[in-house]
Amino acid sequence: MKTVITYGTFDLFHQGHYNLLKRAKELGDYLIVGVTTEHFDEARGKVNVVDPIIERIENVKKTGFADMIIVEDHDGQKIEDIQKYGADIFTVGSDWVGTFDYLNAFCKVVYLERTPNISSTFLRKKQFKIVRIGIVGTGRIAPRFISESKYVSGLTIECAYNPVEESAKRFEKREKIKCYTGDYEEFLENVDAVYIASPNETHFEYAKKAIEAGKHVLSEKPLSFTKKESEVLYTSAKGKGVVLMEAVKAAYCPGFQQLINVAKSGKIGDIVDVEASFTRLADPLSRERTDAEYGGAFLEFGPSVLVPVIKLMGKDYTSVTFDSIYDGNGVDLYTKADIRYDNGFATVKTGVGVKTEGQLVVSGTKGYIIAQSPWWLMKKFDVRYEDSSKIEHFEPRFQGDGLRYEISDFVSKINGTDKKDYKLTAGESTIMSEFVEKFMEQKKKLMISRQRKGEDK
Ligand code: C2G
Repeated sequence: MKTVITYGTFDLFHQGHYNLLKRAKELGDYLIVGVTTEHFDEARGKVNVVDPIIERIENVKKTGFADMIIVEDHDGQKIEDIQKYGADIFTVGSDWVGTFDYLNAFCKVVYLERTPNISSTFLRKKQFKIVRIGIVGTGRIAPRFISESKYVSGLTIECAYNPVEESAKRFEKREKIKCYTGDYEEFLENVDAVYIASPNETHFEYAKKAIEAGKHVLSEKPLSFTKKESEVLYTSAKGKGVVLMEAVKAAYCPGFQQLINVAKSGKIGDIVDVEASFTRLADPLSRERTDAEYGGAFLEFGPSVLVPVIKLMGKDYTSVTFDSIYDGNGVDLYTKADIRYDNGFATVKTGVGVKTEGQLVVSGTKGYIIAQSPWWLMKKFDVRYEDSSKIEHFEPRFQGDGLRYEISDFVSKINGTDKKDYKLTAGESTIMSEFVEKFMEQKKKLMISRQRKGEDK
C-alpha cells in the first residue's frame, strides 16, 4: 500500500484545493491530509485565515479523498508525520517547488501542478473589500503602523492626516503617502477606517467625527479621558454599525491571551493579586515629559498596565488610589495605582522619568505567573509554585513588534469574521477611561493646591 501525505490551510475551500487533493489521492492508495492550526499559520505569516479549523477540516472531509485527517501545528512536524505514518510520498502544489526538497531524505517528494487563477487570497479579496485605512497623526508610531500593516492582508494604507502642514509634508515625502492637512472631513471621505495616533487630547474628537461619518476606528490609548466620553463613542459606534477598538497592543498579542487563559484555568488557584509595571525613561524634550496636561507616565502607560488587571480581576473594583512623583511643571514622572477588589487587589506602576523592573506578576492561592519585560508583547512567561523546582515555561508565538495582531483583529472585525471583542471589550475599555478620569481629577486637585501653596509663600 502506498501512503501519500499532504498539508494545507484549505481556507475558503476552492477548486484548486479540490484538484490538489484529487491528484494527491491518485498518487497512491491512502491519503493523509494535514490541516494547519491558526497558531501555526500565524507563525508562518498567514495572519488572517477566515474559516475556523473545524470548518476547514470539514471541507477536506467532504471531498471524500482523505483517508485520514491530521492537524499540523508546529515546524518540523512533517518529518515526524512521514516517519510516524510511514508515508511513501509527500506532495504539495507547485507554488512550493524547492521548499520541501529536504523531505526527499525521508520519502519521495512530488510537486503537483497548481491550479491557475484561483487562491484563498484571491477569494478573500473578492469576498471582502480591501479596507482603506487613513492614519490620523504622523508621529513616531505612524511609520511603525505602516510597516506592520504589510503583514496583514485585506487592507491598504490610503492616506494620512495632520493639521500641522510641515509635519504632514515631511510624512508624505518620507512614507510616500498622501497627506491631508486642513480638512479632516475630506480625509474621512477617502477612507473606510481610521487609525488614530495623534496626541492624547485629540483622540476623542477625531474618533467621534470618524464614527459619525460611518468610519471604523482604531484609536491609540487613551481612547478618552472620561468614562462618559468612552461610553458616548461605543454607543455611537454601535448605532452606526462600525468597529471601535482601543489600540492597547498588549491585549491583542497572542501570548497575552494565553497568559490570561492559563491564569483563569485554575492552575494557580484563585487569583488574588496582579502587579504590572511599565516604565520607559522618555527623552526630557519629548511630549511625554513636557506636556503637563496630557503627557506624563499614567496617560502614556496606564492603559497597558490596566489591561491585565481588568482582564484578571474584573471591572468591579471597589476603590483606586494614585500616588505620583511630579516634576516642577506637573508632569507625573512616576505613578503608582492601588486598586482594591472584594476578593483581592492590584498594583500598577508607570514611569517616564523613573525606571523600575517592568514585569507582570499574577499571584494565586496555588502558585503565580511571572512575565518579565517586555511582558506587554508577551513573548514568554512562567508559572511557578511553592516547590521552586517546578516551573512551567511558556513561549507563545510572536512576530514583528506586535502591532500586526491588533491590525489583523481590526480588519477581521470590519469584515465580520471575528465578531466577538473578547480580547478587549467595550466595557473593559470604558473602565480604563474611568481610571484615567480618576487619575486626572486627583492630579488637577493636587496642582491647584500646589499653586495655592506657591501663592501663599
Ligand atoms: N493549491 C493548488 N492550487 C491553487 C491553490 C492551492 O494546487 N490554486 C494547493 C497548494 O499548493 C497546497 C494546497 O493546495 O498544496 C493547500 O493550499 P493552502 O491552503 O494555500 O496551504 P499552503 O499555505 O500552501 O500550505 O504546511 C502547509 C503546507 O506548507 C501548505
